[in-house]
Amino acid sequence: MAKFVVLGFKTSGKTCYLAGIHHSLCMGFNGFLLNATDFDQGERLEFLWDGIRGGRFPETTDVPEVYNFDLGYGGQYLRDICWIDYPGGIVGDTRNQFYMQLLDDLMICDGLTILIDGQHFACDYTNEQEYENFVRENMQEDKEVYKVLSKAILNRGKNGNPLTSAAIVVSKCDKIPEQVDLALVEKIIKYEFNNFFVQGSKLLSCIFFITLGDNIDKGGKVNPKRIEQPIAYMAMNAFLTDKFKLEDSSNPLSVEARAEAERNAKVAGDRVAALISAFANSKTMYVNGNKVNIKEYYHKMLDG
Ligand SMILES: Nc1nc2c(ncn2[C@@H]2O[C@H](COP(=O)(O)OP(=O)(O)OP(=O)(O)O)[C@@H](O)[C@H]2O)c(=O)[nH]1
Ligand SMILES: [Mg+2]
Repeated sequence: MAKFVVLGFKTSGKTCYLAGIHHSLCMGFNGFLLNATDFDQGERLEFLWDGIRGGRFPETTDVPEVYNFDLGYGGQYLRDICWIDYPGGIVGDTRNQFYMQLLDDLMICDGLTILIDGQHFACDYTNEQEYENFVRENMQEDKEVYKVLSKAILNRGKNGNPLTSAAIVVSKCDKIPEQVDLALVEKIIKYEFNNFFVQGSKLLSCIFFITLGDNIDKGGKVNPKRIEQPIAYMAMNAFLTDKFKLEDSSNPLSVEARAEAERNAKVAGDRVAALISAFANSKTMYVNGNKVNIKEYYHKMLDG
């Protein structure tokens, strides 16, 4: 099972995103399908979504919650995934009772998703520099995630199991003023989260912009956009990671881990080809700090 940790500062939108992606994909969304393997969890997420649709938002999360899903596309099953929704309050708080659990999960997860609150990009400005300064100031709280991430990244590297896949997701992107060029937003994120974009970083990184609906926090209607992309990207990377694990002779795998990686490697071509349809031809990502076309990259990796 591919294990994804979803991190972000308090109120960045993690739980709403989880409820939104569950509801949309369980109803079928741009060809993608999702099923909560635990019936009660599925019901709970539907209950949360019904609330959001009616303007009643989830309480702040205070205990890490682990959800298991099956992900599919068209008529095809693709992969089982485990999505961990953490309380945003943990990330910078080493004394929190769940801090060590978060660190442990970060040590073994197959992919990391960081949510950045789109609210930080909502501001009036007279010139680009003013906008950039204002947003950078706002984003300092998002960077609290580095406190626990730095430990996990370094410990993983030391143990020969480096983090290889990260999705940086701007939530609530409905709040970004229309006139702001998303290339500027991307530039600011690359600056503040530079560890994920520096040359030679040995990471697959990608920036996504999602929304559950324009101003849903102020009575707007739900209308999710691009929510399937981060999960499709994380699943593609999980297939690639299995391939890398099998090729890396310096990283001995347990019997079970090898068997699972071999099973996934056999179907990777077919399944990544399905997942890749979530993306526009122009969508880009970063491979070891270099900007590349997302479709070209995965096609090349699978052919090679
Ligand atoms: N405009 C807008 N508001 C959103 C969107 N998604 C979430 N929100 C707002 O963001 C608030 C916080 O969302 P949550 O999902 O509870 O945030 P969280 O990251 O889980 O917070 P913690 O559990 O405290 O870590 C919600 O109560 C909504 O008001 C969105 O797509 N657009
Ligand atoms: Mg939450």
